[in-house]
Amino acid sequence: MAKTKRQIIEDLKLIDIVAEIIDSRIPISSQNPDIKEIIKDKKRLIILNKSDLACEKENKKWVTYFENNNISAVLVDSATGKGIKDAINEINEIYDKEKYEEKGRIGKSIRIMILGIPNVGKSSFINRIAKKNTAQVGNKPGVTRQKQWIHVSDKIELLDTPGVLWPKLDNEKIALNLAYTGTIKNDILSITDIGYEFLKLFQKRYLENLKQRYKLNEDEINDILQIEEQREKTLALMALIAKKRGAIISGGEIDYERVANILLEDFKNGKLGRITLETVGDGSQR
Ligand SMILES: Nc1nc2c(ncn2[C@@H]2O[C@H](COP(=O)(O)OP(=O)(O)OP(=O)(O)O)[C@@H](O)[C@H]2O)c(=O)[nH]1
Ligand SMILES: [Mg+2]
Repeated sequence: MAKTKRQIIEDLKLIDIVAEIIDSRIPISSQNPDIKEIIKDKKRLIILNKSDLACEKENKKWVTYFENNNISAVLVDSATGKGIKDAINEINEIYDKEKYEEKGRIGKSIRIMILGIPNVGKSSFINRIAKKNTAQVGNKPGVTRQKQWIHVSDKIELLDTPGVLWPKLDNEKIALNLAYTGTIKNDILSITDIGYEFLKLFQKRYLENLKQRYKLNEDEINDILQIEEQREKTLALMALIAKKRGAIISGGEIDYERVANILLEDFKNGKLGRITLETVGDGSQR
């Protein structure tokens, strides 16, 4: 990772704006903790990617949150290309401000670099933003080290390789969030435990989604909601979902591993609805 970081810092010399791609479902956990130190005073644009999988109301709140912290942010869905135009507009906007401050940059294109932790959609974003102008890839003369630049518009060029940074894994809550979204494999906890932790968190805010997805009826769910002890309650809910889905081992025992897999797969594929796991003001922002 130290080598990658050095490479990024070296590449940054050529860059005007850093676009940091994050996952809209977990906007804090999917940031790189060292980003500020790495990019220093470079202009930064936050791309809240996978916005199609996150709750619309929360998406808007996160944009406001970043803007209140003087960081431009746009909602993007790189799977369909929604929001790509907004990202381009925002890049022009950031640059225009800069242009007046800095002489000699007028007429030159804006150079962008994509940064982000694994699996947030860096490549998808690059493909989307580049496709607009039939991705002209070529060597740019006058750059010491040969770099591939992708022509985005008359004004914007993109470094073809994204900088892959590492998330903050020493915090258990963050590591779990990244395991739920499938960003990292969690080697410490079993799938069953990850599924359990997910359900514990999920049922607090998205009980309706569970009811809908697994066709849980009111009587069944009300009995479970009466249970005071958190662990017991979550396990009862897990067992109920297992029954609905036939995650039963011969002999009638609950197959907890299988139900954990069902829950996590359904979440990853958006089958549980549009979900935001980290909300503004829930204490995830340090
Ligand atoms: N629904 C949805 N899926 C997305 C979006 N962006 C990317 N994906 C999916 O997320 C997964 C990871 O996307 P990539 O573009 O490969 O992510 P990356 O950041 O380049 O990943 P690495 O190169 O492994 O670090 C793929 O399955 C994509 O199809 C999005 O905006 N919405
Ligand atoms: Mg990639």
